[in-house]
Amino acid sequence: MERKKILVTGGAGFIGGNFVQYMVDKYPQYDTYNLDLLTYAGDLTKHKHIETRENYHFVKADIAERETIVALFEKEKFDYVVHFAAESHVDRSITDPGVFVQTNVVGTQVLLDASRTVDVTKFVHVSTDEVYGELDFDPTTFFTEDTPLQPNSPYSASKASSDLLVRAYNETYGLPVNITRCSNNYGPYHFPEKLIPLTISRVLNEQKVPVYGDGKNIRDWLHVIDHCAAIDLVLHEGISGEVYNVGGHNEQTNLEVVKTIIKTLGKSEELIEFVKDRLGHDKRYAIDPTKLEKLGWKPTYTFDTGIAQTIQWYLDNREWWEQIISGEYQNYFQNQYSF
Ligand code: NAD
Ligand code: TDX
Repeated sequence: MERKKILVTGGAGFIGGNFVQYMVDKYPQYDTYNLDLLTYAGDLTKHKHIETRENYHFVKADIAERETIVALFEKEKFDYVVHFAAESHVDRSITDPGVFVQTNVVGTQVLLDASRTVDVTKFVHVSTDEVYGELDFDPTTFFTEDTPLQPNSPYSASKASSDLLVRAYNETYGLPVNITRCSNNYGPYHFPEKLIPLTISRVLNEQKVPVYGDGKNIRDWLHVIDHCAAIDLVLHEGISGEVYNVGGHNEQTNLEVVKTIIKTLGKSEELIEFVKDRLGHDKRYAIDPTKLEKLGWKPTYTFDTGIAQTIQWYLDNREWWEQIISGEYQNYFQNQYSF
């Protein structure tokens, strides 16, 4: 079988990390390169069990550092790029938007330029449903690939900007690209600033769980492994230039999510603390995944089976998240929530 080189950016983070492990296991004939700056959100301990594999490689670099990135592409001549690296947390983008533009917009443009120089076979840009803005609470409405881009947060605006650059490099230079726009992910190695791992870790420590506003905002949840399988399919089968939405029809209010976790862990709902709402808080996200389903994808987890697996993973891997929440995270949490 032909050997291929695949560059995964952001492979020390949550989704990129799961994707690196998925690729290293599934494709021994590929050399998988994990390129990551190791920001607060990146950690390599999750890859201990694969770091000695011959088909796994790690490069520490900033995607926005042009010279380093171009030199790396010239040396390795990657066949595929799957681009996850980003600043990913909406709340952080509200307090400090600048780094979101630098990493998500400038970093993506540098990667696109480098990809052109070596004529990559495919560049997959991992984006988000948040670029479409928000839906109201009418359950018959969904985001399709044709929904106009109306991002509301600095995070989603930076992702929408990078989506447009990816589109332009396809139209202008003929770079073979796909854009995937996935709903909210959850699962192993989710950084505990995000709702689900934050709730699990705090409930396990009998600490208050902050719920923004009235808790009625809706997110459409997908297990990270189902997202990885979707990206694998789009990488190999996606038609160049196309956008694919990824989602499994699992809409939940935030309050439902928090209550499910509390119930599964046998704790009291008195741990719920309603706090000041997020600025510009999007009401509802919901994906229509028909186009991806026609390509041959379907999710393996329901929300019930996925959340049970995830809670069990956090119980079995306390060391991983306890080490994170005992560090710099403490300052972040206090500044964000003041309790
Ligand atoms: P994450 O924050 O867990 O991981 C991001 C990774 O990128 C980290 O390892 C970090 O070190 C790395 N990184 C940050 N800046 C970098 C830079 N300048 N150079 C190199 N590496 C850098 O994020 P995630 O939740 O895994 O999201 C991954 C991608 O998927 C993002 O592009 C995000 O927009 C997209 N996405 C996320 C979700 C979700 O629910 N988490 C849903 C849809 C799409
Ligand atoms: O403490 C909290 N309390 C709360 O009520 C936090 C952190 C969140 N929330 C609410 C806000 C959202 O309605 O829970 C919902 C989920 O919040 P996040 O976990 O921050 O995710 P979200 O803002 O929906 O964005 C996520 O999904 C799309 C990812 O972080 C993005 O990277 C991805 O693009």
